Amino acid sequence: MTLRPILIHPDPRLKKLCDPVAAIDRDLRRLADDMLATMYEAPGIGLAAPQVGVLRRLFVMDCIKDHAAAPQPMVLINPEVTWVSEATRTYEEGCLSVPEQFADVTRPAEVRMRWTTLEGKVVEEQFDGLWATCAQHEFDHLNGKLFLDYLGPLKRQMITRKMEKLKRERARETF
Ligand code: K1U
Ligand code: ZN
Repeated sequence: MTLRPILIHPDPRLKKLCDPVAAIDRDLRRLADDMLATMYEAPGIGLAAPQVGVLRRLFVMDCIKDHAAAPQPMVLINPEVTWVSEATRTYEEGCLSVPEQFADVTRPAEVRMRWTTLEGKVVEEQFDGLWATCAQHEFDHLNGKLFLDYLGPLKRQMITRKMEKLKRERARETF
């Protein structure tokens, strides 16, 4: 298991439409393991493949925040949204590719997704609460969309400038 570096916005790879996963093989299982380890270490509740520079349609999530509770890691391969609720939910979202920035985003409160598991089984499940918010945030990543795209242009630009500064500082620190 390897911790993979998480791309920071702005990065052209975070704006790309990802390609479907063609085969569930050893490399894909290793990628999913690495993504879960990277997500837990960050820490985060979700992580999509493009955030580690892999432009394929899969994401991982575990929205159990209680450290005393058993973890519930999920790997969703080639996810599709099959239904969304009319009711909405607003949540202050963050993103591991936009560190330390948070903003309210309104999305459907419930969502149904169909995906392939690591075992190659096609399953469908309905998510609510934080699971629904996180699944939609991660699904957006696979279509090159960030939570910043739901904000007004001024707020988006302000956060983007902060991230450009952060990246310059981090690049300087590595020399
Ligand atoms: O996709 C990502 O960048 C991960 C992101 C997922 C997410 C957070 C909030 C709403 C929707 C989707 C994160 O995990 S940010 C970190 C975070 O929310 C968190 C970190 C530690 C404990 C609990 C939450
Ligand atoms: Zn994100």
